[in-house]
Amino acid sequence: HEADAYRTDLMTITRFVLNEQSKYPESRGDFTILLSNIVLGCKFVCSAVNKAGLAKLIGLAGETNIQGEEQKKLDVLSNDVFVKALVSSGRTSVLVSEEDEEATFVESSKRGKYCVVFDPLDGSSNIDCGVSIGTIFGIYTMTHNDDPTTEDVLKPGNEMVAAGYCMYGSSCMLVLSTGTGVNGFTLDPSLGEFILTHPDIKIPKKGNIYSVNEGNAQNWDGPTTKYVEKCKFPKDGSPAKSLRYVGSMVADVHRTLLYGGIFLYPADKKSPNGKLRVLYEVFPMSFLMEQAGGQAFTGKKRALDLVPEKIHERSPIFLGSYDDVEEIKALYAAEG
Ligand code: AHM
Ligand code: MG
Repeated sequence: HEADAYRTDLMTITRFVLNEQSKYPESRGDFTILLSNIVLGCKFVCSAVNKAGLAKLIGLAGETNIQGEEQKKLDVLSNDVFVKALVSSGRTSVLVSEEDEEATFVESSKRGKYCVVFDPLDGSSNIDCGVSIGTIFGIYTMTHNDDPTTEDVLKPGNEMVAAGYCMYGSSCMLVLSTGTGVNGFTLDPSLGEFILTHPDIKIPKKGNIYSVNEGNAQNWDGPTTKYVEKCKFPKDGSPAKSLRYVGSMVADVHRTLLYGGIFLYPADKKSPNGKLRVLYEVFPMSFLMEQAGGQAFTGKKRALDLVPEKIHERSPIFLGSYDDVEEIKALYAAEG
């Protein structure tokens, strides 16, 4: 059937979000406008990442190339693009980026009701070898309408109104939740549009993959050590789990979301708060996991209940399939 060869009813991400927002009569399209600016940033980064080797975009920030032009490192470039797109959307007031030490407060004429926390190019140590990297983002609404402060983003993850990531991998995929489930969109490069390809993603209740940097094992605490030991040498007759670790959070979490299993970045003796940042790494990924039916735990509590005190704060994180996270929670509970 020739008609089957082509999908003619394309659900683009914009159409999808407009549909979702139309359920709220008070919605005036602000979120859709904000999201389309995030999407623009993702498309730019995708194209830059794909050309990285060719365009000699790789290099140290501030280095000059043969033409004497300043070269920007991909992560700096990505950050500039996102900040500019978000500010010019006219829908944001506070931006927190992994690349910028201080929060950005949008000038009053361009302010809007949203605050965006993001890591423009996570896993950038993987750029030079062509491994998947990604952008991670979370969206809050302003608490007050007066002058924006960091208080507008120092809020628990359960107050986010949306979260997502874009993975620059073998294909470019944007995974998004606005609090009513998780949906995945794949960039059709010929159309320049993200098309809904993974509707209503649910993480398997239990998985057979664990994902952690085992090189840190000598510094782990008891529960993490016991958990990983159990993955490798299960005593209850269940099969051992497979280990998969890219070292790029977006890729590791994306696989966990689709195939199930658990991703761990625990505390260790050297980094008592782990490595990953609460606002723009831990929260958005925890939000997506919960929305897909999984769990996210810090070793002490539900990750989304953390209340960050600083914008670049870190936290240990265990996230993934419901049953797998349940096991690590039991080990921490037993520890007391
Ligand atoms: P980055 O923000 O400096 O790129 O670091 C974050 C990355 C994550 O993508 C990944 O999960 C983690 O660092 C890997 O860390 P490690 O190399 O310690 O295993
Ligand atoms: Mg990062």
